[in-house]
Amino acid sequence: MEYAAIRHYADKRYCYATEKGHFVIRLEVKKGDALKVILHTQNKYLPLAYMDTRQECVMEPAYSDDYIDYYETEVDLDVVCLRYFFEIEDWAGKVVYYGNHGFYDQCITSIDRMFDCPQTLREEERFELPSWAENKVIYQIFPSRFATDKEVSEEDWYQAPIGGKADLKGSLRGIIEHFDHIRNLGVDILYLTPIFRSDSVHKYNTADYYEIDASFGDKEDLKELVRLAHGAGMYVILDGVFNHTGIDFFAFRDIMEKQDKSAYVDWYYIESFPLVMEWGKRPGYKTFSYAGYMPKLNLQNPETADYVINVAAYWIRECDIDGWRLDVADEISHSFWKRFRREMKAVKKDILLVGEVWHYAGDFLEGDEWDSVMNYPFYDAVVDLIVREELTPSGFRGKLNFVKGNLNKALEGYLWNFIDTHDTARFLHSAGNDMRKQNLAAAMQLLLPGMPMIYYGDEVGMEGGPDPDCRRGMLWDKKRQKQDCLAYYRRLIRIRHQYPVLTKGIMAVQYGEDEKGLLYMERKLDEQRIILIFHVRKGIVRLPGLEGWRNLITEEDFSGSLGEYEAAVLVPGAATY
Ligand code: ARE
Repeated sequence: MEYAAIRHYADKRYCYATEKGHFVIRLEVKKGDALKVILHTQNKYLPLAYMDTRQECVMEPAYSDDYIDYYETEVDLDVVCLRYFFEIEDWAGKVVYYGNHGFYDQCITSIDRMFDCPQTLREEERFELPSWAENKVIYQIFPSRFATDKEVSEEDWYQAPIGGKADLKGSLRGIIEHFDHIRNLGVDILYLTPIFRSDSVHKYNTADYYEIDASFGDKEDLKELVRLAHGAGMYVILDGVFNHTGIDFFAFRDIMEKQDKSAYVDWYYIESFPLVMEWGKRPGYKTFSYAGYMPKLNLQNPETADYVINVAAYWIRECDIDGWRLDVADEISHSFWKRFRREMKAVKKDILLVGEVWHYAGDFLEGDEWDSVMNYPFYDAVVDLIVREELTPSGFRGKLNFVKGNLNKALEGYLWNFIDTHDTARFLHSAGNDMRKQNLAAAMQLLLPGMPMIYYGDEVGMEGGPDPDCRRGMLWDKKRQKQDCLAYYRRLIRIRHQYPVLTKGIMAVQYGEDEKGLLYMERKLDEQRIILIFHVRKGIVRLPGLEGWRNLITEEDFSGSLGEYEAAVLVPGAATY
């Protein structure tokens, strides 16, 4: 048994309350090392000799990644503080006791060798998430390229490849006029990339946070869009670009004008005066990446933080939006986000706060900062599995399980699972325009727990390489749209909504058969059973023993085999679609 891989901390990553009196306790063990793991618990303040108050509980390997088995158990507790240790048996029958970061051959009998978990504290730290959002489907809109209410020639609208500065006159009214398309797709949430005043097409360099860019419309248009969405049982999320502003933002302009005499010098990270703003020269202030037109805000300055918080609160109050997606969120401090969360939740209790991070982001996801994150580990895994074909099905499972094994359980239904965004090439493009691969990736995205986010146009088979080419004008012309793709997306979203077992069921069976390129999952919820099979490689694969099951994707009885890059969702034959 590899002791170095055995890991548990009595903190909220490994020991947390899901509700009052109900706790999850986790232990990491090297993959395949343990035959049996038992958790021993007792009220910390009782004498050890009170044997009848001790509890033993077998822990299950809840998830495995390539290296680690994550053991979990849920226990009911009613104590002020819990003490506990683990008993781990390996396949050779050797037993070790693990407590307070030490390993012992004999059962632990002294208090200082046990872990401690203060129950009330963990209960106060409980993760509270806006339940309306759980497992819902998001539609991402890049407003300047989605839909317009103005005159734009077909030639301009459908130009490709598209330059970063091409103005297609997209607008909020355009979205309103095309709302039926979104509603008929079956999605639940609209996420709009930035809409505030800015001189770029993408609007990530904000000039005025209190004004909607005139080319997009005005506050009344946004109110109308939110009303329309709410009326249809849908929600609206905006993009909060608070890491940096544009150079036209009033505070930065003031610095440019008054230099070191400006009252706003501390709003940014200015390194030297006079400010250098020459193309090709390093600016004398910190920026987002190397973008001189995006000076980085100093949110450690309370005045700046107040300003940003007032902005974010203003749009919730004014337009009743339902959430903020937070741009470059991992480059802003935890202390700011903790305050941001408290202030936003005070304005609207169930506002959804989602950070943008391209990596694992556990330290922002402990219940007191964001509600969720853009799930780039999911994106990377799908691309590696289907596009690059460098990951095996079990390797893919391992990547998803790493995230699950390290995050609070409650988050699973909230992670934004996407296969592309406005910052990446379209999935279809990366997959060499192979529609079968996109359909397969979409099935993984839309049939697994989480919040699937569809990038506008994927549902009609839009193409496009990396930014800016992935931001072409939406294909509204029905002849240009891939109608079978649209029907496929609609069907998958309908299946997701119709079968809660997909998102709420327990994972009864799950394995990857790498030689066949198969990923198999079986979920159960009360009487409902569902099987998901993803065939991620070339050739045909036979799956005997599934006669009498119905494939919800083809809407036919399951044929017993899957073609190249094909997914199946099976329910027992009697189920009606
Ligand atoms: C522009 C050009 C691009 C060019 C880029 C180079 O359009 O073609 O590659 O400049 O700097 C906005 C616009 C972009 C624009 C950018 C800068 O939408 O079109 O790009 O401003 O002017 C990192 C950050 C992540 C960030 C990405 C872009 O961690 O937060 O870079 N994403 C957000 C938004 C963007 C937005 C901005 C931030 C700025 O979603 O749309 O860009 O407000 C690795 C790293 C990641 C890194 C990623 C991409 O995987 O792990 O951390 O993301 O590469 O660089």
